[in-house]
Amino acid sequence: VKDQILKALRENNDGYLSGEKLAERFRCSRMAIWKHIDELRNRGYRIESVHRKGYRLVADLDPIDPTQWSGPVDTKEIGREVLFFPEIDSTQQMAHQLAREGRPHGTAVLAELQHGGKGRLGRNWFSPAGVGLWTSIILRPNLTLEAAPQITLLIAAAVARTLVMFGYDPKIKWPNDILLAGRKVSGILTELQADLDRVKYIIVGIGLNIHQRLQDFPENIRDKAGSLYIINPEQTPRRELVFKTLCSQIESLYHLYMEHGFLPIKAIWESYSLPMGTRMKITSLKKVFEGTSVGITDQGVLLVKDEAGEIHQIHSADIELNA
Ligand code: BT5
Repeated sequence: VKDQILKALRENNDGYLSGEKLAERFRCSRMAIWKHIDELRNRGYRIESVHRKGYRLVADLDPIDPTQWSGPVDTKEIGREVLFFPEIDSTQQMAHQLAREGRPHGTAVLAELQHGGKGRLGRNWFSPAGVGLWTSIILRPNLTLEAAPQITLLIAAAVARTLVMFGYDPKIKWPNDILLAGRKVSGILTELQADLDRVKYIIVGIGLNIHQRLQDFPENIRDKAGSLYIINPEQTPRRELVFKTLCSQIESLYHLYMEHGFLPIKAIWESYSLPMGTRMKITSLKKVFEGTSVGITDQGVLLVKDEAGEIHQIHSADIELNA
């Protein structure tokens, strides 16, 4: 209902919407409306209330719609073209469709709200309106299938660098989680289409939590999810700036990768990764075991030492810390 109230306020432009009308429309009490409005204010929306007139959205403090931004993305390729959707099932799905239609390298799909945000392995990504960055970017690298997982590490490094630019201290948890103070603030989903052993295109989906308070997360992830707001409530950056910075970081790491291969990306990735020796529980298709991280190979494969001292190469797995 909160998101629908926000939508109604937005569509009402500069006018006022009375609490009574809103209550009628959303079939709840005026008190409930007031509570929702209060929560929206806590999220950063400036909503004015005038006696006998009602509520008005003074300014979308942090618009995600690029037509409301101060200017276009300042890159050559990544994010040069942005397709924005107020709501969508998943930006991944849309990006796949656009890629099949031939949209160029760097095209980004951006959404205010995802109804069916996707994580890996059929899991969900919680993506409500107003609080985060939910984007999928089309990449068209000339790569073998084998090298494609390196793109996930490249994107993780770009997200980490973006957060550093805003003064945060991110840690990357292999392969696709970005943590702040031990909480997951960002996840990356890499999907691709291939022709034999060459990549046709890659869709990188990036979810980044920005304005959520702890209580805004569903209970089942409240103890492990985080946002930029939770780290620093006074100076949470605007989504426009975060998106633009992210695009330019991806662009520069992508060029580095294309020109010099994975090694320089690996070095940047390692500078943000959880320290060697971090204890973890590995769940892969083949096995479940506990061990400590040893690092990544020059190909981007994770190395984990088990209790017997044997080193395992991990190509894809779920990793739990504090095992
Ligand atoms: C990921 O999966 O971390 C990849 C997430 C990618 C999301 C982006 S948003 C734009 C694009 N469009 C999409 O539809 N998806 C991409 P995974 O490693 O499987 O982690 C998923 C798990 O993280 C869930 O099972 C929850 O436990 C947790 N989770 C869900 N929503 C979260 C959130 N907003 N913040 C932190 N953790 C979350």
